[in-house]
Amino acid sequence: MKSAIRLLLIIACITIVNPLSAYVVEGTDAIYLAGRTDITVPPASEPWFFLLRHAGPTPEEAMETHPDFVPVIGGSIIQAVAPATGGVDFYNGFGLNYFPPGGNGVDGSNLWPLDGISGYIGPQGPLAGVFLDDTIPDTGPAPAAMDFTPGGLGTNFSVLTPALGQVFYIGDGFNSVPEAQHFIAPAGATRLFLGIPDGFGFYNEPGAYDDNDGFYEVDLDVSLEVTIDIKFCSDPNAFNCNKKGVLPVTIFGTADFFVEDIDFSSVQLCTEDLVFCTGAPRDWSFADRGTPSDAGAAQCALVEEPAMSGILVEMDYLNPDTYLDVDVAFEADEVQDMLGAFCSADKGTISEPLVITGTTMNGVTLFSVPVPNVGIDQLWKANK
Ligand SMILES: [Ca+2]
Ligand SMILES: [Ca+2]
Ligand SMILES: [Ca+2]
Ligand SMILES: [Ca+2]
Repeated sequence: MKSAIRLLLIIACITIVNPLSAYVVEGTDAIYLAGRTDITVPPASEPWFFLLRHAGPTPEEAMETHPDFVPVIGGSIIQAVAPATGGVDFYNGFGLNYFPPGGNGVDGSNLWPLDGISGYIGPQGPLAGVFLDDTIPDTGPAPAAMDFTPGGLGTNFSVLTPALGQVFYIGDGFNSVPEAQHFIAPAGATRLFLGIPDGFGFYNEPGAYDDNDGFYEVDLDVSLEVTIDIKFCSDPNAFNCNKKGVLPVTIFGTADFFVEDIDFSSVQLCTEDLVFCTGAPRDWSFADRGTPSDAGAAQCALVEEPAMSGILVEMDYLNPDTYLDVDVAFEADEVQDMLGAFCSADKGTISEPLVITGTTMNGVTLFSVPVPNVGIDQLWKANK
């Protein structure tokens, strides 16, 4: 029976795949229109000086388009699932000279900033990104341009940490290893816009989008590491394999990560290898119970209770930081099934580290990293 349950749990776990999203970036998706809901693009037949246009009609008569965004959380890791594909022709005529997502050459583009969005220095016409918060980037000064030429950062980095408003090179999203490059969202970021840096000769004022045809396409995964504490304010995390009830796990919120945004139907407690998992939590409750560094604490705050002649009473919080945390309650019998051999081992046995998986409502994958620590992510067997 137990093995049948574990088989069912394996099947349940196979269904936790990271939500992948394919994004199409048109040649007209101007990175300098990222978040610019205040800007209306005029008809292609009219001149425009916000983003420079050709003096006369182009064969394409393409109108500049506002780029799409990917929802992100400050501190989240964005990476391509596979190398970006497609091609964009930046010149008069359709499909005559497609550049790949990596753009053209190792340098040759140096664009000026526009309002709150930075300049760009690097290969010509690559797939590019810019992180923004929820505000319109309509005021400067913009942050400094990042330099993706060989004399600067180049394009072969492993990890990139742009600031809000800084245009950055994505290219095909892979370095020469080849490994998926990690783009880390800065604090405060809520959106990653994907677009194209263009200009006449790829220099100076942004523009010249009105002859761009073609598109790039990329699958992106966005993931955020979260801090957890099984049985907040308990160390060790005693667990009785014979008891019904629930096992509470606290997930800490931060200035960037709002625990109310979690899709609780997607949350599971799993073995470190993600092979065995519980189902979704039975229930959850929000409270500012502490701060991430409180994970592993043995007890909560002790407060004198005057009505009880100054006796110290343990509270249900430790160091509140104004950011809501959430306690998710997993069914104890599902935890027992997940743990397998642990529940037939001796009292005092320590389990392997357990991890949380899940997603937010807008598709950011959440994960915790094994510590391991019997006050944080391991269980201590309390029964014989
Ligand atoms: Ca062009
Ligand atoms: Ca063209
Ligand atoms: Ca604990
Ligand atoms: Ca908190």
